[in-house]
Amino acid sequence: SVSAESMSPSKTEPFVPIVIPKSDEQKERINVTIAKNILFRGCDEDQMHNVVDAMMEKKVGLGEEIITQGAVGDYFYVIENGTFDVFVNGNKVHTYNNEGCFGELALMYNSPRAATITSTSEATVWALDRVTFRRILMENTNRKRRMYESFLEELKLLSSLEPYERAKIADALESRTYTDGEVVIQQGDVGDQFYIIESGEASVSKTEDGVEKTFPGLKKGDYFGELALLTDKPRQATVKANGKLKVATLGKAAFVRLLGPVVDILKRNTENYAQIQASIH
Ligand code: 1OR
Repeated sequence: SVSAESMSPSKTEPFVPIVIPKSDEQKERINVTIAKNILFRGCDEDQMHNVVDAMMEKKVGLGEEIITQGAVGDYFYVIENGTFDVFVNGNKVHTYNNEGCFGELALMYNSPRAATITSTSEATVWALDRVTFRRILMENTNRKRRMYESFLEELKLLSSLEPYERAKIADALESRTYTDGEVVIQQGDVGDQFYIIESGEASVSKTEDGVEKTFPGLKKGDYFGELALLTDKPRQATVKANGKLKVATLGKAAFVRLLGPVVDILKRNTENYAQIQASIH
């Protein structure tokens, strides 16, 4: 387990902002890269400036070992472009394809590097030093991981995932609340979000040939919105808040990237919809 002290940035750790001079073109590339990355969403303008100033451009050759399992953590990396393989105890466990970030674990928990990361193409990454990472990015990340940790742990859908895979889902989730009767998903719309109910209830209805059918309601821990993301079809039903509703949502890119391991379960579960629909008149 992790001591409270190593989790919070130490009060005595002096913070001298690091400024690595950059061209406007480099700053622009950083901004494009981190705009796609949810870890930076919680930052205000000043924090963003500090992050951009402190980042160091690193060109990576093909086959370079950028992180070695067991080593001490020095930098956090954000991928601008390039592909990487991740190995734990010599087994390949993951790949990064032109997006994402890595190297946060050792910096957050003062632990040895949990995996080895090797480039499988030439690549460009932005490296953020340990002190700036802890000072600016860790608090947000940590708060979110804790907030969603027990909630995600209890979800049957995600029970086959590793704790670290759930942590990455927590990083990507955003909470939204709806008031009674508010539409969350409108039948016929294009879908780009997946939803899990944190609290409250939702009602589901579907209109076909002018006839509206009501489906069984959804409650805490239930999910919806996966169908449009799995099939690229328009939304097949309307979902509304039934009383005050709080959901955690995942965007399409994160859904594809992070829920890959449970796509088979999601697909299998969609077969239930046909049965439910057939049983409603
Ligand atoms: P780090 O500072 O420990 C290695 O340095 C990095 O690899 C680590 O931070 C993560 O950012 C990244 N388990 C642990 N670390 C992983 C994993 C991983 N994938 C990427 N990293 N997986 C669990 C394997 C049992 C793979 C999950 C898909």
